[in-house]
Amino acid sequence: MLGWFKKKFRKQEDTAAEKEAVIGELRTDTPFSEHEQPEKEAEAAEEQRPTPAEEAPPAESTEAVLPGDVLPEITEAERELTEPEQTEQIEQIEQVEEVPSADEKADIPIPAASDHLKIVNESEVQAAKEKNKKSLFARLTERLSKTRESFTYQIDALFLGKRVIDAELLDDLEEILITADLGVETTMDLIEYARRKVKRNELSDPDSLKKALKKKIKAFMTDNETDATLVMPDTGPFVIMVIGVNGVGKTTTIGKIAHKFQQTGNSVMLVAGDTFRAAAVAQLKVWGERNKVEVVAHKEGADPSSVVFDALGIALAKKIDVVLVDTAGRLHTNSNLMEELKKIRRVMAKKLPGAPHEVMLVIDATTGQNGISQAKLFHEAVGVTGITLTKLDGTSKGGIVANICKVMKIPIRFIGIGEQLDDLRDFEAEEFVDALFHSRASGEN
Ligand SMILES: Nc1nc2c(ncn2[C@@H]2O[C@H](COP(=O)(O)OP(=O)(O)OP(=O)(O)O)[C@@H](O)[C@H]2O)c(=O)[nH]1
Ligand SMILES: [Mg+2]
Repeated sequence: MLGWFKKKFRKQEDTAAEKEAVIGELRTDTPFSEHEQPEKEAEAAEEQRPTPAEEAPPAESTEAVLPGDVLPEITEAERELTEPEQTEQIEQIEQVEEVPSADEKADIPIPAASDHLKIVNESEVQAAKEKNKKSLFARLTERLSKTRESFTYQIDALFLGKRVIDAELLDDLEEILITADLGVETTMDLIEYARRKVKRNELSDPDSLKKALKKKIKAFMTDNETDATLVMPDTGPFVIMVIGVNGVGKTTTIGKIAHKFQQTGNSVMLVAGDTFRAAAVAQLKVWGERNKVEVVAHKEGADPSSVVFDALGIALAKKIDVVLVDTAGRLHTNSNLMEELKKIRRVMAKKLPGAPHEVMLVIDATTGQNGISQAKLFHEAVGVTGITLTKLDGTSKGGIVANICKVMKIPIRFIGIGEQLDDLRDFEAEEFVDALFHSRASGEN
């Protein structure tokens, strides 16, 4: 274990000059003045530090504290077992491997041939998949309940007992659509569409209007739906840089995405590019522990580009499949943040051509239209390639999804519908609209 650390340590020293060259070259006039001081102090401390060979092993912590010295965390899996733990594990293995006696064997039911057939029966597998899909859909509709209450149920109430579609009904409908945050442009398009249909006598009653509305919203979203599939490079790590204003759910989303990739058999590394708050690093580490993945971090106040540079080096050496980079999220009106993100991007591309393969903007759905202006600003500055919309479970303004699809030409990759590890869903426009229009009364769409 110690040998591995030393090897890693030397590797970091070898690349220090290379890193300084890249970061120094990319250093802009002022953006990091507030952070350069701690960096310099750290560098001075680094010069006075004993070489790794001379240095006594740290008493307790294995945490990396100096820029350039990224000592990966010892993961739970890598940790050497204590003696009692070893004994316990051996006992557990022995219990499992205990051979049953002849009498016990007689009690063990022998599976019939038909049981085996059952397992491979394709229609049953299909049925199980359908059931799973249905339960996932039920969960989505349940999590979207706030939007459904303010949107679908309001529309239901509006149409209740009405037999004709008149100007007053369309005015009320317009208000509901705006309130659900579908946006002025999308709402106007929908109302205009309804008006035309009424004029042409194509809509006879409010129920047919509701159906037409759903069809049109679906069309808006699917027509503008850009390919939401993330394409991983043939070789080298797939680097996702996660950006967004503070509190939108970047770090949480990273934890959830890590889980998703792990479930599909990919190795994952998290990078603490938010060096402005110690709590940010700690929060990422919690997600790292939860997923049992390595988290690369420098000390608070370090240059985020330096962390990212080192992390990519480690990811390349360890042949990590997916690297998720967390970034700071101060207000988007703060131009320094944009400069910093641009710099991180450039450093990534220098270290690993083609990286970042995805610049994922996280938007908090509860912020409504403000999310659209954030998306525009971030896109102008850094170039966004995918969007994750979080907190759809906590908002009545889920119509923002339709608005983003229509206004932004950037694919929505995921939607966040809760705070747990598996509360991140792949975004599918059709399923989303179905869930949104799922009626409480009839249970139908
Ligand atoms: N209900 C709900 N809460 C969420 C979701 N995603 C994130 N959150 C919560 O939002 C809060 C902020 O999330 P963070 O991941 O810390 O946000 P951040 O963008 O990293 O914040 P900064 O690091 O301060 O910029 C946390 O309490 C999360 O649990 C979601 O999909 N649904
Ligand atoms: Mg964060």
